[in-house]
Amino acid sequence: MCRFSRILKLVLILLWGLGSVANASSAMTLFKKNCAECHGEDRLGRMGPALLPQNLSRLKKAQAVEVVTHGRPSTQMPPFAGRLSEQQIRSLVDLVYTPLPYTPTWGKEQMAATHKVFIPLSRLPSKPVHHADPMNMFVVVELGDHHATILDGDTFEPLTRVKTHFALHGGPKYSPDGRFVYFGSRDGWVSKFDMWSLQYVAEIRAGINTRNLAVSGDGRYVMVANYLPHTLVLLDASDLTPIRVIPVREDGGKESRVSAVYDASPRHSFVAALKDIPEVWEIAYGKQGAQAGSFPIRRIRLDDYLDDFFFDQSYRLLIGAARDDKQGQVIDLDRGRPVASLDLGGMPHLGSGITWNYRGRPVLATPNLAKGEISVIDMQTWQTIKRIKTDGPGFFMRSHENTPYAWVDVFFGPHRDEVHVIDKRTLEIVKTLRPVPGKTAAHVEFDKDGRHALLSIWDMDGAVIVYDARTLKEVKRLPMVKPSGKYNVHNKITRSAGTSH
Ligand code: DHE
Repeated sequence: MCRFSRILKLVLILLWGLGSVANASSAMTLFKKNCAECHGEDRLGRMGPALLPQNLSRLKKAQAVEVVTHGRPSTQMPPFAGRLSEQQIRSLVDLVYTPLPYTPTWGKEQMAATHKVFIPLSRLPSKPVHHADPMNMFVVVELGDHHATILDGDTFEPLTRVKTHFALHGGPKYSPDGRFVYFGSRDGWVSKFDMWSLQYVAEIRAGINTRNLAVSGDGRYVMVANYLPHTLVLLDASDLTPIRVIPVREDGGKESRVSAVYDASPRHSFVAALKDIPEVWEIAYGKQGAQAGSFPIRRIRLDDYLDDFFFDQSYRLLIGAARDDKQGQVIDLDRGRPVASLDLGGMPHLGSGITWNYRGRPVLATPNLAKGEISVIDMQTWQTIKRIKTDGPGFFMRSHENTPYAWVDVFFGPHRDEVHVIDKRTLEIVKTLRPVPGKTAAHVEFDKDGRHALLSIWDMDGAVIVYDARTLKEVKRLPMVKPSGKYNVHNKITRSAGTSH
């Protein structure tokens, strides 16, 4: 190569290099302006998930371009078509597939630095400081300003309202006796709150970007499922001291986010589904696990990933799906393998699945985040016996042993202000409520006896509306700031078939 060509080549490389730096910096500016509020300026996640190559292994770049262009159903991810050019969208996608200059870590040491015990258990009162029935209290999460209201489930009077960490997600989980409740936030904080003395007991940051948490049936442990880092974190439930950080990776070394972790009390284990490896993990905490201090992990290999799941009432069967328009799976946890597939297209929200007896047979029902229908499935034949058409895709479905009705919201679309009431005996919608026209109505939870149903109006100027569960008439309206979920102590700790647990 002559001297002139060499110089030309160097100049071209330099220009290309400068161009890439300029592109990266303009992509960063775009990211800060359009994405950082939900995903964090550092891309480690806030209300939206962390956007790093290690968390995007299931999403091809072309699909990511689609998501940014058209939004993602069932999430808060809006469409950017019309607001950003194709070129800008592509540069944002390139950015999120670029590794950070460092690997985000969150180990025991970092956790310990955030750990606070506000009051030792020995100094807590021996009986409640209020007159509410401790079994019929509710926690109401108010997402709008990151607070929680503790509600008396007989009088529907608030007992206190406390600040929470940013963006609680997943159901807060009670200790088996119902005295304590554990909150998990999307940014990794776990807090323990005393329902008797109405105060926080302890807190710790157990992850950077967290999914949910579970409390063991013996009340001794809390398990935290993380998106970032790729870990499950076992905490001592008494004061939230970290016991073990479990890396989530397969034998070949591939890591995974955790889709969710639940307690399976009858099995004395935690069960976690993984998002990037087609496996379910069962972690024993009973005699086998805890006494030996080993918490052995049993891995069950699947045909597909699980994004969402729940159990039958015996906790022998796990019912899950990848939410990718393929079939759902039934996994027999005793036999350690899938035993049936389910005709569940779209994005079934099985975490909100419920079960009941229909004409002498157990059935499950689940809303769908992508389709306006409720699938009702026979749990003996695993055939879909009915698709109940609704006015739009729904998020949450709820019932109670003492009511003939199941309530389901219409979370997405023009009818998001509606809630359908389905008769569990006929599988027909018998009433559609529209409590506040124009405002999203969603998430129902019953009181202890199933006599009242509490419904959220998801708005900064929102409310929890209490209905008579028999007449379907409103009995009380409590102003709240974008209340999301409501959680009744008795229904959760007795693992009512009508609610999530
Ligand atoms: Fe949730 C529970 C997954 C978006 C509000 N959500 C759960 C659980 C899972 C899950 C696995 C069960 C955990 C538990 O209870 O311990 N949620 C997902 C998603 O994959 C999805 C679609 C995307 C995401 O951003 O993670 C999603 N969820 C949302 C929201 O946008 C909602 C409506 C508002 C918010 O808080 O971010 C939302 N999810 C909830 C609520 C529960 C929940 C209120 C608890 C329901 C219950 O009654 O138990």
